[in-house]
Amino acid sequence: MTGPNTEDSVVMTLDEVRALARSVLERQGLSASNAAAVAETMVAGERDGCAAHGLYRLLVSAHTITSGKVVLDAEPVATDLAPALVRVDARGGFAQPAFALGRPLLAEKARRCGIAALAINNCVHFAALWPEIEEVCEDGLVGLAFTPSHAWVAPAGGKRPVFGTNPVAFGWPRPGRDPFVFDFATSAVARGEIELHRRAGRTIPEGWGLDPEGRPTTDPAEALAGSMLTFGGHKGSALAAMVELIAGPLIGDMTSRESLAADDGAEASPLGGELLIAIDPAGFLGAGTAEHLERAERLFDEITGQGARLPSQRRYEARRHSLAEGVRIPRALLDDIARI
Ligand code: NDP
Ligand code: PYC
Repeated sequence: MTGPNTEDSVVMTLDEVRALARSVLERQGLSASNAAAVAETMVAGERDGCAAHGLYRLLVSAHTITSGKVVLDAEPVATDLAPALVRVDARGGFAQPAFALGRPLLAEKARRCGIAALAINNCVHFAALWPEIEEVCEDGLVGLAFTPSHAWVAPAGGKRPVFGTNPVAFGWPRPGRDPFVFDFATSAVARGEIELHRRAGRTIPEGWGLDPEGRPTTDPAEALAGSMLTFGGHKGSALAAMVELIAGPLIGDMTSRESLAADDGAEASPLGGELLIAIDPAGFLGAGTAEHLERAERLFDEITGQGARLPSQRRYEARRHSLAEGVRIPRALLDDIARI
């Protein structure tokens, strides 16, 4: 049960969350269509219990807007590069409208060629990748997504930031069920999570960050000022490098270091590109698609059958609860939003 309002928190419906997000973004000068697309990812974050990418992002996007780092009325433009390649230039706007333009083109190419890629260039990216990957899965496709961010993360064995928090997301469509989706930063946690710890006055676990002198720290402010760490040591570090390469130079866009340099101290959201890859199971499987997707279900059964959970299971459960009962938002966050 979400329960009643308390001294520290307020219960809101998702429509109220949506209306708040849109009105704040529009008051900041974002065009109505851009505000609607951006607000939807914040609604999805709150709905699915991902607070770091929910209404909290209004503070982050408001800062990006007042810093002049995003084009408020950007109209993305798509270019058909090859039978299986499409590019969408976000023209300096937020990534969400660019993905909305590119999604049907990506799906159409993936169905035609079996596999296709969408490069989003010249965008401002502050969002989680799973909302986009879920949409790729809704189109019946397997999806992968990658984006660099700002250079906040030290490589394994190093002490200075080189990588962004560089998320990797994967989705597998499951006919009649929620898709199998995972989406995580290649840093030990997303930066937003450390920011939420700082706001709440909580320490962070060891292994999340180094202070500016390169010493392990549990102080979120020190980790934010110093470097974040990759997950899984050298493994996360190599994946972070891969994301830099395939969603940076490979698509002609910025690395996390270049994004931070372009930010020039504004502390706005990352600038640059995103790469999405979509694969149509029918490309390899043809008439056997349903049979082989059913075999994949056995794999999921073997995971859940021993008490382990699937990634995104927590989100889907939070979603069902939020749709029925609304979401609980901290008053401190609403106060900060009201001050924007
Ligand atoms: P988390 O560590 O919170 O979660 C990562 C994934 O692992 C989720 O799919 C989660 O599913 C799953 N998971 C967590 N615990 C378990 C478990 N016990 N068993 C099975 N699966 C589990 O993610 P991060 O903090 O690394 O990243 C959070 C978000 O931040 C991501 O959505 C990412 O896209 C975003 N981000 C965006 C960036 C950008 O530049 N745009 C940069 C960095 C991050 P579930 O949700 O169900 O718990
Ligand atoms: O939480 O690391 C993060 C992040 C960066 C950009 C968007 N989210």
